[in-house]
Amino acid sequence: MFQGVLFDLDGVITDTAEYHYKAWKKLAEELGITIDRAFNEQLKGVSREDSLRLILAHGQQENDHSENEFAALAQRKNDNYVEMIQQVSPKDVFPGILSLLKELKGHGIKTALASASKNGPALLEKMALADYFDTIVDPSSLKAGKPAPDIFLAAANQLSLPIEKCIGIEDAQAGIIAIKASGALPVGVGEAEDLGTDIPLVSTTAVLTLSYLEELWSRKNDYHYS
Ligand code: B16
Ligand code: MG
Repeated sequence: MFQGVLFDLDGVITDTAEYHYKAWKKLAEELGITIDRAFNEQLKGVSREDSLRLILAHGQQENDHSENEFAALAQRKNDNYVEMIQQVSPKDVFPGILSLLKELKGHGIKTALASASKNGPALLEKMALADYFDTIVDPSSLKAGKPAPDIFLAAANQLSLPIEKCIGIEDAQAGIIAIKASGALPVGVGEAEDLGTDIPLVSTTAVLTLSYLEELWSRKNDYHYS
């Protein structure tokens, strides 16, 4: 049986992925760069700085901003994002997540937050979920962000569990690549066209119960991915 579940936050625990998109779109527009939802798939799970690099490259502006301007742009996006998430509350937790966290706790299965977001701890507090997590990885402590496996390896390490005994839950392409590379069993929240057909996928978190995860775990050798 698995002994730990490593959760992404934005797009898995709540819909903050939408706020990230709106905040990036606003900043991009101010710079005269157009981004759409398809482009946004590349930004999901990617750090603030790497997201800004991708947006500037998309608008052929990668060499147009000094280091200070770059930092100010990242800050402007975050200020806007932080304003948007002020209203986040327990009612914004995605369906099934609170009951899954309760079931995991009740069965002694460890939980970790493996979010690239520096706003993760504040969001857990706002949603009254902090007590359900045994550990939170500090994304600024990592050498490489998603799609590198570091954040999931650090999460298992902080739980003192072998990564092979963990399930990782993600909504982002970069996050799924990171889980695959880490050795945990990936579960994708989203569509096959974004996340691939080679891993277990759910289209809603409502189906994520303990018994559903146990069932996936029992079939984990049926999935072949690289
Ligand atoms: P912040 P996750 C990621 O969170 C988001 O998906 C991504 O869009 C965002 O840029 C990143 O966090 C950094 O967030 O600017 O708040 O530090 O999906 O890994 O939970
Ligand atoms: Mg995410």
